[in-house]
Amino acid sequence: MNTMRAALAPAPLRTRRRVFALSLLAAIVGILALSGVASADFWTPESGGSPQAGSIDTLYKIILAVAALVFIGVEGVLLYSLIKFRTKPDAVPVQIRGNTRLEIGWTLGAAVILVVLAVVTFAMLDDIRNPPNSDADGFPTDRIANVQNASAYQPRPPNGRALNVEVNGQRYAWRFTYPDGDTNTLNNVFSYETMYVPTKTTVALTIRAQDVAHSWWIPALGGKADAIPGHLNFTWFKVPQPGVFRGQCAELCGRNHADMTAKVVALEPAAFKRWLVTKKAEIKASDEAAGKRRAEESEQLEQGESPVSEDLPKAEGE
Ligand SMILES: [Cu+2]
Repeated sequence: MNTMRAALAPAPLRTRRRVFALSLLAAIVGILALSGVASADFWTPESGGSPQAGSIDTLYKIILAVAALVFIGVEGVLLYSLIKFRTKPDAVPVQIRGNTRLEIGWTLGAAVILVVLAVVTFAMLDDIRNPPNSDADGFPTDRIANVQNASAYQPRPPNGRALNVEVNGQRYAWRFTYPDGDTNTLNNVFSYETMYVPTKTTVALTIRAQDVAHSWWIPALGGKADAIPGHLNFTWFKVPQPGVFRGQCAELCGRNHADMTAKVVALEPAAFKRWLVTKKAEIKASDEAAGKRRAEESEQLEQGESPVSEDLPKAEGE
């Protein structure tokens, strides 16, 4: 009977304090171990590619810090109360009903925090939504209004000039088209998977999808922009230094969704110009070759020959 009572009795105060101290130590070590991961953009958005990605990251960190302070405050008071006012033998707790000052205090406190966060968010939103001008030594660009398929809803830099690139989401690749000065949309430079852009230049993206909903997302270059069939969406970025930025379709779009990656390669304006000129020449040459072949084929047809039969593999037994 005596041993049973001893076993049921609360553990000595010293042991409980030791357990508490050890748990606290483990928590601190855990937080310190994870903080290295946190600094590597594990907990916060990626940034460093385009200015608005930096603004999104800063805004996220401000809100995270405020939330962490509120969390530590609330959990601290909770833990303090759990320990200080825990059950004691023969003690009758004080019966409390309401505390007007405290209740007004935490209501006002929460309201003030929300107002401050709203003001900070709206102050930073302008830099996130609206693109800046290209640098003076950036790639020379047209006014967006004069570009093929220009949209009145597209956010523009103050001087209205940007390199317009059309992003077309299709299962399971991205196609990038670079509208040019003429009205023929069939001779435009295009590429798949990798978008080449000039540095120091504002790049305005017109985003569309041709089959199902996709989502354009290169984390270091800013937020996501949905690619929706029958709808135009817009985003932008401006990369200061040459570099490679990777992303991923962020909308489950089918069984090969995971393969729908995207890459942006930022080149110095002169190197970008070389890429554009080379690509344009390649597209022109293959267009001309295709045109020539079509002409030859129709000529052969007119003469009663089958233009393709020689190229086709013969069926078995023929
Ligand atoms: Cu997709």
